[in-house]
Amino acid sequence: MRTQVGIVGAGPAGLVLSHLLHLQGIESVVLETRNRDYIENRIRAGVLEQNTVDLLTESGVGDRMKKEGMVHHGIELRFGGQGHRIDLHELTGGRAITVYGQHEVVKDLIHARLDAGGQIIFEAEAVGVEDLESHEPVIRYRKDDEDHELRCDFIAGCDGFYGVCRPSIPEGALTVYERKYPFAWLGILAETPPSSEELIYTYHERGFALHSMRSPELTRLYIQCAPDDDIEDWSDERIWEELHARLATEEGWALTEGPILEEGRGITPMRSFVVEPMQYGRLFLAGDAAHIVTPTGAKGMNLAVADVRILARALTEFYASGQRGFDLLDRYSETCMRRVWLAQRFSWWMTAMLHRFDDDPFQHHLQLAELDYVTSSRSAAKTLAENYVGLPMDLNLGAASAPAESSSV
Ligand code: RFL
Ligand code: PHB
Repeated sequence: MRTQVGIVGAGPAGLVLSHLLHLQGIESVVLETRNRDYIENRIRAGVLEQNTVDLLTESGVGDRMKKEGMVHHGIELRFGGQGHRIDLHELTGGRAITVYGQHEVVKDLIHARLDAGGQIIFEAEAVGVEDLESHEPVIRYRKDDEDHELRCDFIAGCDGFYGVCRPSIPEGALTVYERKYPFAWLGILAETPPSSEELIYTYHERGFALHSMRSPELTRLYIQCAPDDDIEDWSDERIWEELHARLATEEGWALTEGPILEEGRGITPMRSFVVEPMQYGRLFLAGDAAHIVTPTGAKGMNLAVADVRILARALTEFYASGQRGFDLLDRYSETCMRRVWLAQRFSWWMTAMLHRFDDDPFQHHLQLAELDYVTSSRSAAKTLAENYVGLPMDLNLGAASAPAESSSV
């Protein structure tokens, strides 16, 4: 089999890429190791930046998101038993986030691709990518206990952190930057209406807690736990007890309990990870295959979408120029990297501010001071807000070093 762009992985990165390429008349085949039902019900991210919402809307896959997604104009930071609202909308000149499950985005994209005659091969495990430095790289995969190969012009490695693409790049060609953390997140999905209209990020002596949601009937909750904790040791009672304790306020805010659904229950280790460059020959890495951010900034899926938007533009230029234009492709990694490191910085900062690290009282007071500052200084709140809703696509951040006439001073 042959195609123009062979895509490994049907997560947000692979599916958005396939969709954007299709809109430009470029053919692709997506290989996905799991079955359709599994990836359409895999509970993961939930916060879409304005950039992601705009892209899905403009590319024609935003109808259900517009109907069912919940637009949020603010978030709450809670510490010392008190809540403090960050007004994202007002602080960013009218931007917002949308709460809409990653698996819903995946469903919408799969539907759109199959409807348009696109090829997604489920239960097809890529086992290797080869000839990366040639004009015709190849993906070897297994389907129904048989070996197959997919030849293409380019390979997009959208196969997540544990995929096969990144490890296929020769050792020495990549630089890895990594940080591990002494904690993890235990996440649950509860069949109960959210107890607050907005997300609540809580710093508490017992550890971080997050109140989020998936719909008016489903609450998504997370608590900081030890990285080696066994999910079996966390009974429903223990989970609720910890959530009540960490989210409690002096005014007596009440958290509504409900049955905990098995899907969505799990412990996720916390890490920051970047490889550079995101390209080797004709293999381009995108999304979690190239970088992992801590989930505290809600940036992972949004970064994956931002990568493939840049990749789709570069591939479009290549084909539109009669297969001679390598300019944007050659700059792909460099273009992505700036946003990747800005997202790493923000995610790391949110994580450092909101988690309990150890019993160091100095560290504890620094975190309280950081939270005090962010919730009482307009400039600090604005910094959080502009990062949380997503930096502009062109990363023009309105620098202080901008020309004098554009300065507000
Ligand atoms: P994915 O979604 O992991 O998709 C990769 C796909 O590749 C398949 N695959 C293979 N297919 C064929 N052959 C192989 N050899 C293969 N190996 C793997 C996999 O089955 C899978 O379908 O990566 P992608 O597309 O880069 O998307 C990244 C996002 O999934 C990830 O960054 C986010 O989920 C991170 N994240 C969050 N991101 C946000 O933007 N906002 C959030 O609120 C947010 N919250 C979260 C999160 C991640 C979490 N966990 C569980 C890691 C909360 C949590 C708890
Ligand atoms: C979620 O709803 O899953 C979620 C929300 C905010 C985060 C991470 C995850 O920072």
